[in-house]
Amino acid sequence: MEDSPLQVLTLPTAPYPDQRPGTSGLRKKVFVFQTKRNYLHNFIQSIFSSIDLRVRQGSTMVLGGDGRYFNTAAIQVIVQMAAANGVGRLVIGQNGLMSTPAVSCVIRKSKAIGGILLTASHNPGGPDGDFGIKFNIANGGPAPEAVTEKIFQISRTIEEFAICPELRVDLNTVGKQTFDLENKFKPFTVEIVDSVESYANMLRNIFDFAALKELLSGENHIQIRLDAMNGVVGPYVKKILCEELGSPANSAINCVPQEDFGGQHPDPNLTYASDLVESMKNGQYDFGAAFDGDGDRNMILGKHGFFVSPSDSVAVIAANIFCIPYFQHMGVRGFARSMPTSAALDNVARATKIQLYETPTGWKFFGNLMDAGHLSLCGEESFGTGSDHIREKDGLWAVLAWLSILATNKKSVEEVMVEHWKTYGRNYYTRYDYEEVDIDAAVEMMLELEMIISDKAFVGQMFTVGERTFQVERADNFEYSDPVDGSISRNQGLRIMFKDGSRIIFRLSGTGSSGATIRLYIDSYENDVNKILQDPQVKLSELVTIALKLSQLHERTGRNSPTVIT
Ligand code: G16
Repeated sequence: MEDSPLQVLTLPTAPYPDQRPGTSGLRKKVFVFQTKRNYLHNFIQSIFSSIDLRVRQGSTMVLGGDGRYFNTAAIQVIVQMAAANGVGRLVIGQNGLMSTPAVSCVIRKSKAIGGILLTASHNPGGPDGDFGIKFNIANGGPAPEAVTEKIFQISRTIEEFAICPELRVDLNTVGKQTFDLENKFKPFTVEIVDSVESYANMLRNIFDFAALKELLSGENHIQIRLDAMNGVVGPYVKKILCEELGSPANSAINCVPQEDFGGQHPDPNLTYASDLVESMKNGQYDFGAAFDGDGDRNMILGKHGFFVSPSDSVAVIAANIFCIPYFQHMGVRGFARSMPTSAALDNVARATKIQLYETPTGWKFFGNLMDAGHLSLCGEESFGTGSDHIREKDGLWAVLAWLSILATNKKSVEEVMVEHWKTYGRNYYTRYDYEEVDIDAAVEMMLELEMIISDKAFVGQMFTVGERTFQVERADNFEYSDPVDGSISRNQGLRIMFKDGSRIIFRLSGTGSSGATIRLYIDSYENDVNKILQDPQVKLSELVTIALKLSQLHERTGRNSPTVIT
């Protein structure tokens, strides 16, 4: 304990107008946090001020980040501000590192009132990259819109913040540190924890580790390749997959977290994880997976780089859910997907008579359903898959879910997938991303398109491309009414739904840090078993043509092709 109590100061500041959290927290370029005076302090104070003092006083909170550039500097400031704002105990990942799913797990285990996550997820890091801050609530999940809106409103008028500027915490040593503060009766405690162990322990209670060990290191073991993309999940992969389940050390690559993710874009998709895709092609590995910077996203590949789309991935897990012991014990209460995610999960829900929920994009919308006992398994097209074991999507959990399916069925990834399509039909799916587009052009395009599709005459209209004709059945701007608390979220994406079940969806992303990102999603169902093995880009080309023509996307943005196609 320090000899003389540490000073608690209240310092003046001036508000910024641009601290509204997006789909998943506040994401900005690093230089914004570094060079704009008190930019970090303002947002952190807004988070603390949004929590009722009676709840905050003496409470426990969790703090961790994905290790990106500015992580450690930000943590020191947040610790100083947590102490000054009356938080009693902070649980922090060793070296300031904690994957997003691990933060969710630790919040729940330590009965914290919430946690602060320092991550911009899959966005690039380093001095020229992005930094991000997210607030999670007591259930371990991202704060719902009502809370993020409150934080934003506070940030718009903030005039001062509280801080203990002399407080320094040692982030490297696991254990407890206590600090005496001026005018506070109780010492402020910091607990540095090895979050890998807590998280691994949780997974041990969900999966059959003996069966997974047999699959990965038994007599007829399969070969896997996991790419942690230099993100925070590396140590978790090493500990769980290699040390504990016996996969060879060289089966996990890029496992040392780096401040700039090795100069890579830590986004597990076919474009940014192309190294993994390449290394899978020669058939040496039976199973491959990649994760994002903070370890909540996943991409699943089979032998020769066979790609499992995230929308299919959650549907396959749903159809094989009892391969996972957790669900054998807990039962299955419901499934959910975000609106732009393909309807593959709906087909399983229908067949198994399990309730399906369609929510807006953003993991935060699943939390209420889980807390109310309505939801067990959910997924998003943006490479997110998870369950009610925590309140975040969970990349490593998804990998163990798939390995459990392979262990039970004794089939390859491709065989599992093709069999699934034969049983349930296939939802062909693609997403086009146009990144860093001019914001005004993007907003204008969305407004114009909304006008077109809101016209009464739009319903019933026919679109013919080549030999195919699609007739509009319904079109709207997606709106969600939360069945648990009745809150309404509007403007969640423009949907054009056709009579044959196909959908065209346009949305502006809420996770970028500069310009606008337009996302175009196409979903089309095929149940003829002779037509389930086609190339999605060929299969969906007519719908893409219709979408581009209707929106005039290329003309309006000056782009002639997407940045990323998934
Ligand atoms: C976040 C959210 C996800 C969402 C994704 C994409 O993921 O947690 O729920 O699907 O962003 O959002 P958008 O389409 O608005 O960019 P992450 O992994 O970035 O935290």
